[in-house]
Amino acid sequence: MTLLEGCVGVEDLVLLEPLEQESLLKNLQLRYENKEIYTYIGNVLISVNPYQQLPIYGPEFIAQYRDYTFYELKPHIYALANVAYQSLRDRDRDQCILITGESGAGKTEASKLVMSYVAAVCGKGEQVNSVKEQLLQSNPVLEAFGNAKTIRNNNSSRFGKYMDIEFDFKGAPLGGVITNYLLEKSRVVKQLDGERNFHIFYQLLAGADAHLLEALKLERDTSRYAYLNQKVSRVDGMDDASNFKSVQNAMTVIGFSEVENQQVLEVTALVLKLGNVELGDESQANRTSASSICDERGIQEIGRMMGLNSEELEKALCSRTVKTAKEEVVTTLNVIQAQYARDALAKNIYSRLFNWIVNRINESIKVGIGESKKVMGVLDIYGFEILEDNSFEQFVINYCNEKLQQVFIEMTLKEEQEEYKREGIPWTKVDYFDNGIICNLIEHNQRGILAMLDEECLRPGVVSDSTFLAKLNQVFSKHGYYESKVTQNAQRQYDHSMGLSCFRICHYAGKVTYNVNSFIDKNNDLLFRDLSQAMWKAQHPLLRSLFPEGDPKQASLKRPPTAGAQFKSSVAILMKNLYSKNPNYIRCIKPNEHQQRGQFSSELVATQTRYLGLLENVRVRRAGYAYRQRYGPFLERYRMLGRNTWPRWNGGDREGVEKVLGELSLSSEELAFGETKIFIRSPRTLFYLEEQRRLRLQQLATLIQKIYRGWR
Ligand code: AD9
Ligand code: MG
Repeated sequence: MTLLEGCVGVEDLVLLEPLEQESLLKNLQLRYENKEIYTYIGNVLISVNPYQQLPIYGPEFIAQYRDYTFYELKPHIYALANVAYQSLRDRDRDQCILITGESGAGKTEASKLVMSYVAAVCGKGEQVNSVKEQLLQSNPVLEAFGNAKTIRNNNSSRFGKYMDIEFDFKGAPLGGVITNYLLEKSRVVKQLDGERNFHIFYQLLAGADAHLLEALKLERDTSRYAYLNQKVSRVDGMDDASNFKSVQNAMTVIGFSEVENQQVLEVTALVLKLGNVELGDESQANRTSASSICDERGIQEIGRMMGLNSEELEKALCSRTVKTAKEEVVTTLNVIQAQYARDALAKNIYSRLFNWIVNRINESIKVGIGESKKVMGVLDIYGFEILEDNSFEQFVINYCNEKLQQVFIEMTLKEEQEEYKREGIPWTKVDYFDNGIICNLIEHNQRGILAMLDEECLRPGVVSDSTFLAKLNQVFSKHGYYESKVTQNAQRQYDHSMGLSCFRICHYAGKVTYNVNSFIDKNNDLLFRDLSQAMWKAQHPLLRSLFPEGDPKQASLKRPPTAGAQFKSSVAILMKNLYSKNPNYIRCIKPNEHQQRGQFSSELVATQTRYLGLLENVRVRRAGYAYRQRYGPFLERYRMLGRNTWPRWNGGDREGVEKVLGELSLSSEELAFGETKIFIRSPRTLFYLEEQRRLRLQQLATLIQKIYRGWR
């Protein structure tokens, strides 16, 4: 099969005529309706979520894609994975696969397809297989603890993930490292209507046998748990009980011991049980009265499971110790404050457990120091978010996307220009929007929004979300990408369309209005010291290890970094990591809001193509050359098309290529001869070469048959 056969629309948007937003959408729609979910922009892959199992995956397809070059078969995620893997193995270039798109667009599925492709082609043997198994089995475990049903996606990842897969010099996998970003821990205690808590809670209740439930002091019925007490407890097509077995199995494969596994479940159960701790009579009109535990038996049970005196636990939940220079003052929390403390504790236990699990997996898959390695990074991270109400979480998520766009600009566009320069090929400059100024607005060390938020969090005196906003308004009153109700925007107009507690950032992907409510609190991310100290006193080894700062000896140590500062530094590490690798892009698109197969909402897709900057991407690609290849391999592939170069050629590679292409009388505009590579402007020319090669192979086969018959 070649690309020319059975082509629906154009398979590479570089070929689109005319090139505009509407034709781009029409092309994606036409292809989608014909179950062609993949389309290229040069080497960038666009993937539109099919919401159905298409018969285009599995060993048979893997076998096809591993034997062909990028443009020879239909666009496919395997083709992209193949290019990345081969370039890593044969050309020694570390790779990264950047998968972006909004919630439900198919990022996680794409990352798993890439991993399974690479696993299928990267070597054999008992040792290698066991590494592969561990790497692949990390997915169900992380999904159980980090994914949840949301309105937009029944299996939504509530954390960002970057995984480095490491290989030896022959291309066999050695292991890897997983980095996780910002788990949405608020979900532990509260979910929107129609959403669920993290899968593991439901899996545990549905899948544990009676004996295990008894040991964890749990009941099977999800409605017994306040943190799960939602109308949805099941998800269509998702079997929580059997998934529980798979997760248990996956943990064993990864190398969790039985004891570790049990302790993970105990801590998970503790979170559920904490949610049921009632702190005062909720029906009381005055919820600001002093808190106390209503269910003594319940708290005793939790205390026993934690290995902690229940009075101590109760004290930690219901009161707060404030240290002054001279004395310690203990105040009793009111019901609302105590509920806040309980929820903060549950969120902290769960998110720290999640981090612990990631670290534990890393320990199992870690590669020994000194083993030579090549690396393929796979990034599956939340896409740009514009919700009705945007808070701190959206702010940092969008900051991350702003940085990824910067990587995209710098690596794709600048690298493209630099390659032309290196190869001595004339290049017409394409103007593109450099979003450095927006990144700076957010991350500048002293004058960035994150720095100001930190400053406000650490400042003594009365600090609130509104003092923070006032500061931003003052500092950025003239910044072209910052707007608020009281600052003048670039057009020198006051903006009355947003609330007083909001500011707006003109991101590369569109304007987003953020409400500053809870920015200070979320950035501070502090747990009352009473709670961390209580947890550290617990005898439960895993629980205790999650709260090292509860050790009184550590109490005088300086404050942990804020959530914003932590996120910023992990994004910086990620960027450094990505810049050191060759990027491969997968742009995922969600075709409709209903998780339905066959439905294509042009409006929804149009918004996403804008966020993803697809049109600009095509323009840049068109301005340059769509395909390039070193002279040697190119000649090897196509020399059968030249009279002078077939069957033998004794000259240099470049001359050989010049001879072959000269005989085919291609337009000179289509070709450029660089220092080490041949550049071809449009994929159409490449398809033509491929087609000619196919015909030539047929001719040769017929000829050989004739000769053979003649001999007989
Ligand atoms: V989120 O940001 O984590 O909320 P993702 O990761 O972008 O989101 P995900 O990969 O989870 O989306 O895909 C959502 C659902 O779409 C999956 O659960 C599948 O049911 C469906 N999907 C996605 N890609 C494919 C595919 N290539 N083939 C079949 C798919 N179904
Ligand atoms: Mg996901």
